[in-house]
Amino acid sequence: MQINWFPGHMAKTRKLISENLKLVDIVYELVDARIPESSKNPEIEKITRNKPKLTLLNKCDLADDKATQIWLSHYEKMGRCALLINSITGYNLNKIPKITKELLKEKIERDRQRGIVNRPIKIMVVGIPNVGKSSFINKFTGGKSAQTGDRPGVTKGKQWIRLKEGFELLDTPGILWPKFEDKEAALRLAYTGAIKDEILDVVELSFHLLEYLNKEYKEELCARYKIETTDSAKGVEILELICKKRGFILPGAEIDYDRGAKIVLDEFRACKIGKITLELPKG
Ligand SMILES: Nc1nc2c(ncn2[C@@H]2O[C@H](COP(=O)(O)OP(=O)(O)OP(=O)(O)O)[C@@H](O)[C@H]2O)c(=O)[nH]1
Ligand SMILES: [Mg+2]
Repeated sequence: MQINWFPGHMAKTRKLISENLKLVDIVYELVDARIPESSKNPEIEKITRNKPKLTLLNKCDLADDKATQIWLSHYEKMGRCALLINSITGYNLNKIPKITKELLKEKIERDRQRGIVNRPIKIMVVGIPNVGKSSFINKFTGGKSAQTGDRPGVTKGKQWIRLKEGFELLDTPGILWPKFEDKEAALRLAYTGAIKDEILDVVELSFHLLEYLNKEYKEELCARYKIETTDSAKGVEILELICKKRGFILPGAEIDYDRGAKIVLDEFRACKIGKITLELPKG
């Protein structure tokens, strides 16, 4: 799904989400475990303000387990509640109800004192495009999702999906705009396929990715493409080695960088190079 986040559209989305937020008790914020920071909406804190929030690090199957542990400690240090999940297999989704009740403990207690018991806990899912919102809702609700087609923000005609243990989930997730201003974040989003309109051409994108991989995941990179690189190798040099190894040569002995770049990005996205995280907490 393609969304062009022109300013008017962003303002509308912001408003819709704020309206929906009034109806819910808690927000599940989905981020990509490979880029927990870059896949956050830049205004998420402002938008969700005082709402209890659970950060779900989705696609944990694609991320580097060691880096993921660093992220989890980071969230813990910041006093944030975060959980690793895989929305395809359903990994860890069973832990969500208990964590949700824990986060809403005080509210539930306050309600109890006022004689309100078993009031449903209302939940809304938000996240940038392609982060896995639909997959999550589908798996979490056991396929009870009312596939109405996603719209940014969430609009009229809202539907609630009733779940076990007194939970109700808004069936349409709030689609938030990604970070565009931050160049590095935009690159990482593009590597993962979250930005479909390439902000750079594929070849240039692959250069940046290859330099990162050569720095942080050299072993995996070299093993995958059966190449040997120097620490200071430039993206273009690495891509050239890959193209030669794979025989991506055009008539006239010219290197087919386009084909090589496409393969590298495809294989990265398909996790064929390895479980890779693209950023660590800052500071
Ligand atoms: N490996 C892996 N892939 C996932 C996971 N969750 C979702 N995906 C894949 O990620 C892609 C995007 O998932 P969607 O559920 O469509 O994401 P979305 O956030 O609803 O995307 P939009 O509707 O475009 O905003 C799909 O190809 C999913 O199969 C996960 O936990 N692991
Ligand atoms: Mg979707």
